[in-house]
Amino acid sequence: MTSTTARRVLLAAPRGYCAGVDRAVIAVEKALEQYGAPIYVRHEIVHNKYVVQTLEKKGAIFVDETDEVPEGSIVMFSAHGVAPTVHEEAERRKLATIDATCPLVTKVHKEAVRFAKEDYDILLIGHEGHEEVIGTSGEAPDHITLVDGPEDVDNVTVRDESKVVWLSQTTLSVDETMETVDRLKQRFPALVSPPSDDICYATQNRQNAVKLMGAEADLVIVVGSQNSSNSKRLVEVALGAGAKAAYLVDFASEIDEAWLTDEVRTVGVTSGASVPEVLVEEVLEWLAGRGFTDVELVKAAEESITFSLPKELRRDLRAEAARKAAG
Ligand code: 10G
Ligand code: SF4
Repeated sequence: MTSTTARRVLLAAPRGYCAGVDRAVIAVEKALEQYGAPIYVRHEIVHNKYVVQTLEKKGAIFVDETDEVPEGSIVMFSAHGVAPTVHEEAERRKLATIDATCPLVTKVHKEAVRFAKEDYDILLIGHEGHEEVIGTSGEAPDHITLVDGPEDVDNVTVRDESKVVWLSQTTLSVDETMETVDRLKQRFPALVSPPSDDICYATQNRQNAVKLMGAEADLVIVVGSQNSSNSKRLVEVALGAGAKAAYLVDFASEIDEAWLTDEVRTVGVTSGASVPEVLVEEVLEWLAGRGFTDVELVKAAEESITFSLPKELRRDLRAEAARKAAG
């Protein structure tokens, strides 16, 4: 018989909402208050089931494409970013747009535009079909080639080996991306690196926290949705860091009792950048109900970054405040 006091939870910090997600979710809420329901949102505003369901209840309508939005309506673009053709299509259909693209994704879009103008071949490391990759590729489709991980490197062809740059999706595994870059450099020694990290601070910090807890954890529970790239990466990073098992769950109710074998003494808990804290709290309650009441914080970084709301929304909120002030 083992003592229950030996059971503990390692809780990763930072975890959950990043600045870009916080801004995007607040933008939908503020838009609903300012303009009234419905507010159309192209693509899930962030890749989280609970967030999407909650905003739907408040009056957001999520669509795959802008052609599903009635003319004259308001459409918001998700935090993952969109290709310029999506802006053009919205303009053609006379839609009012609010762009909730994270500023750190916009930064990568601008890099793509600049390198394309200088006629570089751009090797974009990212996951095929992911919304962010589709948006970034759309900035310079004739110059960008997708590289989907280290195994994809041998398939890459370029026009001029002396003029090649790599960029990346913001939510990738840092270690796997460096492996991809090393292999690309072997093939293209003149490969140019992006001016600053494309994998964002939030992705890096969440992975670093999981690495700190991974070796000690018998089980890691990552809260996040199946279509959330950064959340999925946390499961892989946990396993890579030595965790004996790691699973992704949307809700505490998805945790399988069978994961908590007698050998499991230390459970790591973290959450992806699109995950509200309430979902982590429910997981901690679930664990506490099974003897895991001792919670230790494993801290990899402090985060204080915030982004202001999308400019179209700020403009209308300011005008509304001025109207109210004028009586
Ligand atoms: O991790 P991905 O890119 O799938 O998105 P997410 O919505 O789960 O998390 C927030 C990250 C973004 C909005 C992409 S920059
Ligand atoms: Fe922005 Fe990074 Fe969050 Fe994506 S994961 S929304 S790039 S802060």
